[in-house]
Amino acid sequence: METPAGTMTETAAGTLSRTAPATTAETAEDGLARAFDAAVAADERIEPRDWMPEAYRATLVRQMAQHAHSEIIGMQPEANWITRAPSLRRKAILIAKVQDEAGHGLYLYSAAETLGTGRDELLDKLHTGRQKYSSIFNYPTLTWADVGAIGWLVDGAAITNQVPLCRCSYGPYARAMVRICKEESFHQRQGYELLLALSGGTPAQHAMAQDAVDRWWWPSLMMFGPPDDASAHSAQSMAWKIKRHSNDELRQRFVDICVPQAEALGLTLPDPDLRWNEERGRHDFGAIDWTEFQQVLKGNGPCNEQRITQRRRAHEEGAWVREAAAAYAAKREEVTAS
Ligand code: FAQ
Repeated sequence: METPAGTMTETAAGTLSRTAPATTAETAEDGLARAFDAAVAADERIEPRDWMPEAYRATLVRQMAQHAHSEIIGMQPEANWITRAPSLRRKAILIAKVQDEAGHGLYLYSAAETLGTGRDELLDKLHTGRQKYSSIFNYPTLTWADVGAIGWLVDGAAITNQVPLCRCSYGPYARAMVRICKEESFHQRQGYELLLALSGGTPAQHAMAQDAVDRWWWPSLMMFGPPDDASAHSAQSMAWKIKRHSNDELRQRFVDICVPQAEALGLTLPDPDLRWNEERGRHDFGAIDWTEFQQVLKGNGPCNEQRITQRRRAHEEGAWVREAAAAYAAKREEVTAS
């Protein structure tokens, strides 16, 4: 198949590789690298069987694993409120949302598997602290209003960060993100609607909603990662079109989206420095506490230990399910073969 980047050919291993017309002094690897660069420049998708630089593969595995881990650890803070949801309707919505997060984890672990990294290996790295998950899930859910604040702010930040990932250069990740973003959009709306109900309720309910927003606002801004000048991976990830925007660009976009929404909710964002900047056409906002962010990343957030202990326990308690599924698959294979 002819592509603007070169030609798709079958390699000895039976995999498809992009090749670019080689010059005389060029090695085969140089040609593949040139074809990869050309494909990225032309906004084509890189697929699992295409040649890719090892550093590109490693960056994708790192980001996708961290993303997948965040989805499944992120089930915990909200699951904390399932048994105490104030109505059957709210309980049904919350159960569906937490199940969706599990599904997002599955799509992402499956997408990471296309890069040759098994789910067991990634989970082991999570359980032994060798891979990260999002800082945001190390904060506690103290009241029912936190479920609303997570939906509005945490899912809102996730959407802002993840919609551009639907255009990520790696095909399986980009395609997984399309479905995830549709579901996150529902999550964000249910959180907003929950906070709207509380904000317009009794003075105690309004105060509960405001308190939740006060606690979740700054950690939500930290979700976008360190500032651009301290972001180790951004420049290379943007050159590879894994990331389409920098951490600070997306954070600014999120602040601009949230300000009118907070006004409509009748809630205040806890930042005295937040104001419209006519010249920039954006909102200015106060300094983020990056020391707190670094502490959470080091494992010293309010809930780091609790989250990882609970995750390990869930994994151990689920061992029999994995064994049963493997035994069933082996039996089916035997039946099909006979
Ligand atoms: N938390 O050089 P950068 C969700 C690490 S899903 C922890 O800027 P990069 C859905 C980073 O890994 C939320 N670590 O890194 C939901 C790197 O460390 P390393 C998760 C962080 O990759 C809602 C180091 O700092 N979303 O919420 C964080 O270019 C409700 C240097 O940083 C994704 O994962 C952080 N906040 O940019 C679920 C989206 N930020 O690996 C349940 C995909 C940075 O060198 C309930 N990921 N680090 O040891 C991304 O877009 C990027 O990976 C960034 C970080 C933007 C998170």
